[in-house]
Amino acid sequence: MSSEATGRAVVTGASSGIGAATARRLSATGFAVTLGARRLERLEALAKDLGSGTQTLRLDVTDEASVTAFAAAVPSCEVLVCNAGGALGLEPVTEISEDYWRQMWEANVMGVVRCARAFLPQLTASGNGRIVVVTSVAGHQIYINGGGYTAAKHAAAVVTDTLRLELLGKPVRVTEIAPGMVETEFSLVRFAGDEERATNTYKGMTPLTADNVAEAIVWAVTRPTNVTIARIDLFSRAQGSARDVYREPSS
Ligand code: 8X3
Repeated sequence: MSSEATGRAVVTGASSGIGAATARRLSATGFAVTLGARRLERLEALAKDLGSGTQTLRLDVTDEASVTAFAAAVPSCEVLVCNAGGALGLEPVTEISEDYWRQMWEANVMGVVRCARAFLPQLTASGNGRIVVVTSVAGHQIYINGGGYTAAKHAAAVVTDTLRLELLGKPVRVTEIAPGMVETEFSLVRFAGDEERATNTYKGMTPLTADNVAEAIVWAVTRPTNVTIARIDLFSRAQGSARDVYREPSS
């Protein structure tokens, strides 16, 4: 019944943050790993630290042709970690950048849909497929000025739940991982490279690390084959909800 850490795991958005940490842990656990991201040079640097079966491929999940070519280059896949995504901007619904909202929808929602569709043949053929979708607390809760990201992550969570239902009867289990605040490039990307704003996001509190999330992902995909971990919500000790964060007063 045990779900061995064997076979190939594919990680999207593997060039940094949760994706890179997950690739490291999957490789250390015994999986051969395929890394996909737009920044190929970063993947190649990471691959040097991983096992000999590591594969690096350029991937843009917002581009259907890129996802199709990526999946065609990976003949077998037991575990698919849909991690690529992110937030752009923080503004009221009535003041949004439509371009940002479209990009968030493409990456966080359509990216998951495209990757799940493209890898379903390999996952099914493996006899023990696992799909992990990295969403966010923003997939279940809302916050002021976060509408574009929270709407996209809510959609990603719904797509994940729907996939789990639609794949009943197939040897593919579906897990959602919903972290709160994690110190990665997330805020730097959200604020278009504004380091001060990005740093202030975590001021006075200790967020999760990417490796905290990676550990949960690896645990979920190594459960016995009769067990589906449907969803894991992760917060740092300082966070209680998408809106409630305890910050130490500055000295
Ligand atoms: C990131 C968490 O709270 O910044 O997915 O939206 S949050």
